[in-house]
Amino acid sequence: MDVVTIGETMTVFTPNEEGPLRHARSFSMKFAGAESNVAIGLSRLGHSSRWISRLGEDEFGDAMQSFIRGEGVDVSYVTRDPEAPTGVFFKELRRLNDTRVYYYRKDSAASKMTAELLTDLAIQDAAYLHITGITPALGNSCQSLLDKAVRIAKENGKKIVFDPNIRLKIWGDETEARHIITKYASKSDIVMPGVAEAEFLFGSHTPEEFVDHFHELGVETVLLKLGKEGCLISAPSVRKTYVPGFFVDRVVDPIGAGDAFASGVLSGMLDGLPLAEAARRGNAMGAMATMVNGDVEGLPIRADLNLFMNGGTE
Ligand code: CKP
Ligand code: MG
Repeated sequence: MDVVTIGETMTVFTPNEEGPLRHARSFSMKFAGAESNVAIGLSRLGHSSRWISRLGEDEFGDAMQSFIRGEGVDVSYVTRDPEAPTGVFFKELRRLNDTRVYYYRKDSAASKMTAELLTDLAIQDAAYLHITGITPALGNSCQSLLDKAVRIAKENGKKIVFDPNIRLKIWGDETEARHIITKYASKSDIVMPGVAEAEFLFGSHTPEEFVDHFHELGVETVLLKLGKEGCLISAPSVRKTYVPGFFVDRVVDPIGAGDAFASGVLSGMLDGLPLAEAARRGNAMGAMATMVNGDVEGLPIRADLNLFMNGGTE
């Protein structure tokens, strides 16, 4: 197994037209969750990935499990909750570059994940453990689960990849969010924050200073996401380097771009590319994800990724 990831995925309803949600009348139904987005991105590029989660014993849970399994992701450690439902959220495509989300995920099945549900076996055979700051925001039992996952990964010499994915809509308290996100960052080998997230954690600084702040926490490899500008990378063997982004004509849906970036970077690392090349692949994946409606619908297969990265069209 190349990468194992743990987190909540929800059914997402996106209005078929742009504008305020209150006027929306028809929706398309898709599935989205940061961690399964990464697992799917990797699988499309030919890597093996496992997604661990908990779903309701409901129609959405059935559909989601089939969809993610159909993408070639290992779902054999996904459990079902007979009482709590699969979470739901709505996307609102307000204007260009202003997409909002409204969650209906409180007390969802995934928020009821517990450490007891996780066995060493689920992580032991993987090269990387990918986690995000969304899971600890779901509650204490999810935090214990994540703590156990981190412990198993460390005991077995796995690399931990952390995306802060700070969701203040679900954190009860900003200070707590800052404290817990910092804790997971400090336990990780690779961290992929956005600039706004770094600013939330450390206050206002330059990109170079943000990267240093993460190194001070003990993080070996930092990839600071700069949106359409690309990213700033830094690791012991690589001094701080800006890796430019790819041009996108029209951003259709920016949500999921960070996860696409993570899957591109991980894919590059699994292929043994130098960090700057892996980051370039991440930038390309992030750009491609924004060009299509949906979190995972724009994630390419390898042939399309190569075509995009070489500036080609069909
Ligand atoms: O940071 P990203 O835009 O790449 O993440 C988007 C995902 O898991 C989205 O799919 C949503 O389900 C979530 O983040 C979330 O819980 O906010
Ligand atoms: Mg993100």
